[in-house]
Amino acid sequence: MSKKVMIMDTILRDAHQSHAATRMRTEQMLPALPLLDEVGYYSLEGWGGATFDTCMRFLHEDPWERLRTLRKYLKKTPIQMLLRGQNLLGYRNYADDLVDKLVEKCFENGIGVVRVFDALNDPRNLQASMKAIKKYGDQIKAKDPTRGICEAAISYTTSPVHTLEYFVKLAKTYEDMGADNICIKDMANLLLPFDAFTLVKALREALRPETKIHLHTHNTTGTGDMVNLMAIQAGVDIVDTALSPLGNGTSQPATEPLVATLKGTEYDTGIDLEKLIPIANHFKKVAAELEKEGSLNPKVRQVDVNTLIYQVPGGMLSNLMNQLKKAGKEDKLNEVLAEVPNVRRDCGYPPLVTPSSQIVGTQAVMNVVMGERYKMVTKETRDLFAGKYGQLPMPVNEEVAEKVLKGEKRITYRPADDLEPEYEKLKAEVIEKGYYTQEEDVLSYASFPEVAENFFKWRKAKDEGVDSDLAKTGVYPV
Ligand SMILES: [Mn+2]
Repeated sequence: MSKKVMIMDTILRDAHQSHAATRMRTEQMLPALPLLDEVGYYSLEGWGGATFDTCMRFLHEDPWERLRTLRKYLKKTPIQMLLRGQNLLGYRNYADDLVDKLVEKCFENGIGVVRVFDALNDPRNLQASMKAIKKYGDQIKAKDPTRGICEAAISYTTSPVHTLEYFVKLAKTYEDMGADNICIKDMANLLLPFDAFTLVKALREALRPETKIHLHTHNTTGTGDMVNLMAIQAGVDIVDTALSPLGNGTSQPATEPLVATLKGTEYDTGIDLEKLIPIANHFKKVAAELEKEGSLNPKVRQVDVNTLIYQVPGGMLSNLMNQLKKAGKEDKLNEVLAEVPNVRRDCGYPPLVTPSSQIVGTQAVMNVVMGERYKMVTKETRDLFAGKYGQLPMPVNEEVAEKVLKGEKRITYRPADDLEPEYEKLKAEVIEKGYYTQEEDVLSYASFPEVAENFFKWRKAKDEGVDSDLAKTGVYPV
């Protein structure tokens, strides 16, 4: 059996999200698209919540138009996107009818593979989106087996409950829910190489042979290449890398070194290194442009070992330091770092990813700064204890829960069950405001209401002949 490894390149999404605040413009992608399409990647990641937001907020681009453009030039290679389960591309829970509509439009506009995840790993938060992905994806897959793919992702984290058994059980649950691929999503680069080997091996043994295992890590702490290589030896099917000009550091490990490493081995990617050279040359220029305009700080390319030492993701650590600085208590960092695992245990060990990393971090700072635990709590902490983000991996500390909730009702059902259908209502709003040009506008508006409205205003001004450069300079605040 061939152990050929496949690669998803993140150059069009996570690479510039990690290195350059998601600021790569469609016109900077265009010249490379026909070349990227010839490489032979499993997929090209090109879309997600941050690209969607940034397109409208900063780049004066319709994210849907970007997607259609990508699809026009990527004739062979599936475009992959990232979906935050019931939060879709935004930050709140959406009603199921909106989930269905958004997924339908993603496929219709050119998405081939949807990676869907929930920050807490609560399968109920993936129910509606996976149902929609299957509903629309299966029709596409019947004609083209490389598209219409449902990839369910596990948010990787470390804690006493996040054991091998836990992850295997979760992966099997997602497989039973209809996932074609299972992704290990290590967004904080917490996964260490030997653990990656053990985890992939266990998943490979437990999952059906046709289920693909896809690994997503970063190179923030400098372990990324080793993580990928160990996972490959354990039988992973697909790994994520980014072409070298925007690879490594906070981004994915670079593509070219892995292709060269595997060449001629049983894991050979089949990718011709020569084909990557002109593409890398193009993105070198793009990276230089992004650096020049101030979107890319070269520091993101450095190895940051803080996560290895403090066991918290890099972004969370800098948030903690900022909060302490504001409170004038920078000397309390060690106490806060010791409090983080306590808070995490109290609220049932949520993975340390957005949004729970911010909730746990802020609460740990409050507990230390106030000198009494849970004397002050944020609304988000209360909502987490109340089950409003979904089910936590473990039961919460009841004593703490009483203090935090103060009699507030807890929910044990799927959070989105409380929501009334909302698509038609939002559509009527967009029409009434005079911005409606396509069904996709309703989804943009649902995802980022203010940002979308400002974008629509700008678009209208442009379409009606107002000087768009003038519009850009602040006639319409963006
Ligand atoms: Mn990532």
